[in-house]
Amino acid sequence: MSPLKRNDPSFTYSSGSEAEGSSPSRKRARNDVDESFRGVQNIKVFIVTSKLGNDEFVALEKLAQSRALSTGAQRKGLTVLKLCNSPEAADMIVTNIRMRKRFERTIDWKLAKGKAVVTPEWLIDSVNLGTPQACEAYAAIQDLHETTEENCPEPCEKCENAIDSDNEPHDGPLSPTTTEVDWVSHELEAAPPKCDISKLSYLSNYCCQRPSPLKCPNQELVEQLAVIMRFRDLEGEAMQMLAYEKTIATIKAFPKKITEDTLEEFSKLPYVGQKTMTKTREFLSLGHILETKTILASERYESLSLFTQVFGIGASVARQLYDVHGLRTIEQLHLFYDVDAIVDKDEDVADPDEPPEFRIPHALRLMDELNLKIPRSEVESIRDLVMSELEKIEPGYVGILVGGYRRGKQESNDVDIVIGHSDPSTAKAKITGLSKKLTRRLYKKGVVTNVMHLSSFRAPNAMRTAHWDSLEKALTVFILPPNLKNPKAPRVHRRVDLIFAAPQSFWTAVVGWSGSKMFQRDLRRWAKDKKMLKFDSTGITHRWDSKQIVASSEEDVFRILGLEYVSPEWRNADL
Ligand code: DCP
Ligand code: MG
Repeated sequence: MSPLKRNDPSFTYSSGSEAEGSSPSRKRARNDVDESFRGVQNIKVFIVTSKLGNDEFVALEKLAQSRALSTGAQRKGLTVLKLCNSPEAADMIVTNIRMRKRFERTIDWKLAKGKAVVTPEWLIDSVNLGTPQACEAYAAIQDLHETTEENCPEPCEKCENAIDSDNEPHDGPLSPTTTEVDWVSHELEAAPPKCDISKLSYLSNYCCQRPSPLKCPNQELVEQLAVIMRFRDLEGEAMQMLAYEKTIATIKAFPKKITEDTLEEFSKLPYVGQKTMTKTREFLSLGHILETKTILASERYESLSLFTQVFGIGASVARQLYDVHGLRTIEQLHLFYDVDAIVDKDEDVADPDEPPEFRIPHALRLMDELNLKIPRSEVESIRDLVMSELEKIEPGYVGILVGGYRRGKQESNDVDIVIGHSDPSTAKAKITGLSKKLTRRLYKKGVVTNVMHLSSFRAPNAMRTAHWDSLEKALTVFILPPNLKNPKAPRVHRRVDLIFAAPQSFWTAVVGWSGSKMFQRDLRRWAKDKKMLKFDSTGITHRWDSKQIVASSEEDVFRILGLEYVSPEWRNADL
């Protein structure tokens, strides 16, 4: 059956994206609109991103997004173009690729033969002319010319309940369906959309409303304050630490250099109190903060911060090692944890199928490597390798690099990847249990050397406990295979976190794991204080009945929370 002749009963014109079970008023609104457009027909369009520039893609996507066209005799029918995220679900595939070989690398050939595969001009002309065009002149691949013609949606001549011909076709964006998550596939491959920072304000009480760059005009002051913040953390003074984190977040968004001239304005910003003002004045006159200098010179700070660099050692264990066992150096820690004996023994008894657990002795042995920063190119290579292994398990998995990389950091401390599946109807099943399957596979390839058990990850590492969510994840130690072009290049162990998210959690997982930590914290605070909602990486839910509101893109997360969109490079609210 031609797509144009198919009535799609699932089609709704809701303006939100709440999951089933949303409020009665919203349900009523959906039904009202549904009723008036009964008989509307959809063409589902999938746009292949390869060979399209980002701008071109975004422009095409905008053209196709829930665009209503008129069809049929006296243009009485209504056809709605709907973007979809998988070629399987599409009626039309729009591509800039012309060569069969290249196209086959992107879309399964058998699948393509069942679709109309057209050039972007089809989309442009159909929208400009206000009616879907015959495909003949737009076939993208020579060998698919015939099947494209066969599968081309025919103009609808007898649309039931056709709209009145006096009515102009709707050309405004009609929001996607409510229950299925519509994947915005370009976001998976291209850079995230930019935000308009003039709509944000550094005066806000919430980090998630301020533009916070990677490096701010007062970065040196931030770094001096961060030493005091870290010291409070090491001493277990959580509230004091948070107070410094909040002040640092405020300064990160303050766009002016703090000088005698701007000090007055600075003093009125949120979370800037007397203590901060004293320290800032010190900094302005001396070039450093006195307390920072004292902390940096202390043996206690040096040892505790060294110890907490070892994966698995949090502040309270570090204090015990220092206070109770009298340890001061990493060499002493090596002896204390009997690193050589334990790691060697573990290697001898390693299970060939199951990656060994990464514990403190292993972390100590690899400490120097794991503390090396990871350049963006290596972050990308790690992502590519993970994705190619997933592809071998089953096609359709998608992955986004999140964490500091997504916020624009040139060098990361670890690699964070959120993984989903592009077929919304089966994604949940395809994600469940994937963590184990994938890590085993990567272990057998020698790429993953260890995994952290989630329980040991929970405490006492404060950084992580605060971020805990119920998403499935694999926290791994990873090493890229030898570089064939440069076999002598050193191979370095890296920390790689893989986060697995079903469609209803995918975009909140992306936002949550993109951070920064304080930005994410304030999204939660904002949702709670202002919207009666609960936000975390797992999803957004009503506080009163725990019903989930599903986001269909990163921007949608902000929209649901009633916030201006902030692109990742402006979410650097931490150091
Ligand atoms: N996160 C959080 N709360 C925490 C720790 C982390 O919300 N207590 C979120 C925000 C972080 C993201 O998880 O951006 C990833 O955590 P990382 O520790 O990997 O931090 P980054 O990726 O931001 O920086 P880097 O890995 O370079 O240190
Ligand atoms: Mg990270």
